[in-house]
Amino acid sequence: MKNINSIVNKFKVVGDIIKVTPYGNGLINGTYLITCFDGDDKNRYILQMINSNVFKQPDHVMENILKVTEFLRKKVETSREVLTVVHTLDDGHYIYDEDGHLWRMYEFIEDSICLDRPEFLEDFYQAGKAFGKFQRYLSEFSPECLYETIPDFHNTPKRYENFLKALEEDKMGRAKDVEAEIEFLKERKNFYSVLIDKNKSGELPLRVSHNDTKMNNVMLDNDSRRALCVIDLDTIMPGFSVTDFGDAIRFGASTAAEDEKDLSKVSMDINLFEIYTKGFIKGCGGQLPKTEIMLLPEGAKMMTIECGMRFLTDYLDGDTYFKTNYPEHNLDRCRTQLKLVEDMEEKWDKMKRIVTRFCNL
Ligand code: ADP
Ligand code: GN1
Ligand code: MG
Repeated sequence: MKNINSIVNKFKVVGDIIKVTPYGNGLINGTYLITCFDGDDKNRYILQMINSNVFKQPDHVMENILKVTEFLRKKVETSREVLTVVHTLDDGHYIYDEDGHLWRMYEFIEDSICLDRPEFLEDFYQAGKAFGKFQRYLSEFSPECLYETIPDFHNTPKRYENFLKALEEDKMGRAKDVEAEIEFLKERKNFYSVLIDKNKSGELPLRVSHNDTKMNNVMLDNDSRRALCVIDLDTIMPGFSVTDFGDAIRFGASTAAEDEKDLSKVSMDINLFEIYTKGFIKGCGGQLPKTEIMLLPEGAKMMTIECGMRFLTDYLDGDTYFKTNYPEHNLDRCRTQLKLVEDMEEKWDKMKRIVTRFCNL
């Protein structure tokens, strides 16, 4: 851990480093929990290295984060409700190591919990409310002020093109083993442009969106279990409200882990869908236009099928994007996503009825 210590020492931490631990379950960046001791108190920090294979201009990621956190700081009531970037010794906001990787540090949000999946319906309600509130606060922030740090991040038709390209190249010779999954994605090709078309017709405005609304990107207060802070702002970019909603459903309303091998365990829990919808709309201040509310189910299905497509593309490409622990990891992840899509299709009428009900509140 010597190397990490030398990085930590370039930031204004309080006290001496007493512990460095790899942290979190993210598939992209490297995260460490740093504990320092100043003689009286322990002070904890989150140190992260931005994956420059994924974020080609990590300094733009930091510029986006700084703009947004400074904006949010004026809206919230306590400092625990917004991420705080720790300054470097020379008053900057990040450093580059000798290999050219960007490192940044946040103050650790104490007395909080972070869940991969909701333990109670109320946890998911809280997450929905937090991401809805995040949308509401940032409705006054112009999306044009942010860099698009991963171009076409949730441009599903473009993701489909990339998938077809990976399939054609078939670098690893894996295509022959995934014919059912390929067919599944091809059969639904007319769906992929639905949200972009709604944007073009003026029914789905471009907003500031978080773009990675997993349940584990919301910290809940340890005591009250209420949502405290939305974290993981790397992908904050111009985007749609309904894809932020959808990514949360994809991950948090699933009855199983993203890489569950036993597909009989995987489905979308309609009660979780309902409670998140309620929380999200409430968090948005009850002001999400009806046109957007009616597209929430499309957002959920789009994010789920897109994610399945991304996992399969990476599998075909030889696992260069997402961290994997074994050769079929991306394929297992793809399969859970496609199973969820199937389940959403079966529950489509129920999903539409739920969102219609919330339109009429
Ligand atoms: P990734 O992009 O890898 O998902 P995150 O920024 O979400 O990275 O961090 C990974 C985990 O670290 C989170 O799920 C959360 O548990 C924890 N974490 C991140 N930032 C903080 C923070 N400021 N305070 C407390 N925990 C944090
Ligand atoms: C990645 O970093 P993490 O694990 O929060 C990915 C998301 C995917 C997710 C799938 C920058 O998020 O888009 O939905 O994995 N982030 C990026 O688990 O590609
Ligand atoms: Mg995260």
